[in-house]
Amino acid sequence: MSSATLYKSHIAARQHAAEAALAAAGFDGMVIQAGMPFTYFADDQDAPFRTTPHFTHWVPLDGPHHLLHIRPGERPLLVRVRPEDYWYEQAPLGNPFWLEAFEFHEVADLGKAWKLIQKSGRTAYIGDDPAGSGIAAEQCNPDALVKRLDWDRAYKTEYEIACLEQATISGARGHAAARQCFLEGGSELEIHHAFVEAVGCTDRELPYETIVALDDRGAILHYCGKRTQRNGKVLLIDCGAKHNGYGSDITRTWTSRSADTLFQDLLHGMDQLQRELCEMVRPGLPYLAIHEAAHVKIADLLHKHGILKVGGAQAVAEGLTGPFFPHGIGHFLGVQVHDVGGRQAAPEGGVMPPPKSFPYLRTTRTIEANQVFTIEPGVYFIEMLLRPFRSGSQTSMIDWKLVDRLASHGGIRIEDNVVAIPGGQKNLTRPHI
Ligand SMILES: [Mn+2]
Repeated sequence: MSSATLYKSHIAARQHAAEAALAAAGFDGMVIQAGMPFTYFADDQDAPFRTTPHFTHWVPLDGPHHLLHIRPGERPLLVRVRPEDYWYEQAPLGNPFWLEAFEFHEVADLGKAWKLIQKSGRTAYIGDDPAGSGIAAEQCNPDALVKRLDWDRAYKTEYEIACLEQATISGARGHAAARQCFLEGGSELEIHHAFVEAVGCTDRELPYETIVALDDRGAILHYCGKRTQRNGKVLLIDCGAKHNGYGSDITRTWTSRSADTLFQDLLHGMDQLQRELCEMVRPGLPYLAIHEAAHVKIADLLHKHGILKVGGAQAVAEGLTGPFFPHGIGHFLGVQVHDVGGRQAAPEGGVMPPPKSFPYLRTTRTIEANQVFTIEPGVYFIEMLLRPFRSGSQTSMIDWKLVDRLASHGGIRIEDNVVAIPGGQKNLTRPHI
């Protein structure tokens, strides 16, 4: 099906969900704003612009200021703010596939845009400029409405899943080039360039800053350095691409011939257990169960290779997997890399916190069809987390000689994007990488 056809039903779904959310929250309409530019303090430079996710959920129109007015029973009104400008490009819109879903206007400034919004009844404002909206403060980003919009974001339409798949296809192209560059001895900076070159975008068009970590830097979970030294033994690369505002989030770990064979065996085992975890995704299963299974599988992997003296549930119960796998197994994916609502208890709100032992788990909901997640187990050698185990009662449960031998390899993470479908799942990443 074409983007236009899928998009038409996406907008119908948005309108339907918005009408229910507005009614439940007691509003007659809402204005969603694309966002305001952010200028750095004491500077004349703006931060790279990021569209408000609520706006992207409706339309992949770039740039700040634009207004979207949603009212029950009415075609959505989209006002594009396109100033006459010779400093920055204000490209003509052309005829994008999404245009006919809207009553569309183009104006030269934000004041004129607001004049086109005919508010009737109680109107909510969603965006980062409540003061500029002229709407009463209590109607700006009202919790009762925002929670429902966040809740709805978890259920992807066919259009959104197609966008996410396209984003993983672009991301996979980047990963293939990055791997090649690594195997030819490329530095972090060269591998980063190989990735963006193959995706065909600029850095600011990526869904998040690239993580390109050679060797020990793989043990820094959000490492953003770009060193120029070449010929690493391990590459941990966590990079995604965007399509119509939807981002992929993909991690791979590769080794060169100079990597320790024990580390290569661990990597092979991680790849296998990551596939098994992806295959657990199905409607009805609490997402937490995948996280718990990951800990058991990682314990068994570390035990099999002699790094832990015990495996399975016993090792997990003793807290021995914590230092090796100190992040959540994954998160919702959508217009935000860590998409909203992962811990939300119900449409109207409420939080389901993760268990105390897993404070970083971002998703505690029970899996439902059309939800899209990442599955990203990891094993790292992070001295800060291992240090408390070096002394004390549990020290004999870990083979420190092996830990110290592997520490310079950093870590392993393997991450795919997976959509839950009735009775199972579809892995959006593996077919392309
Ligand atoms: Mn991720």
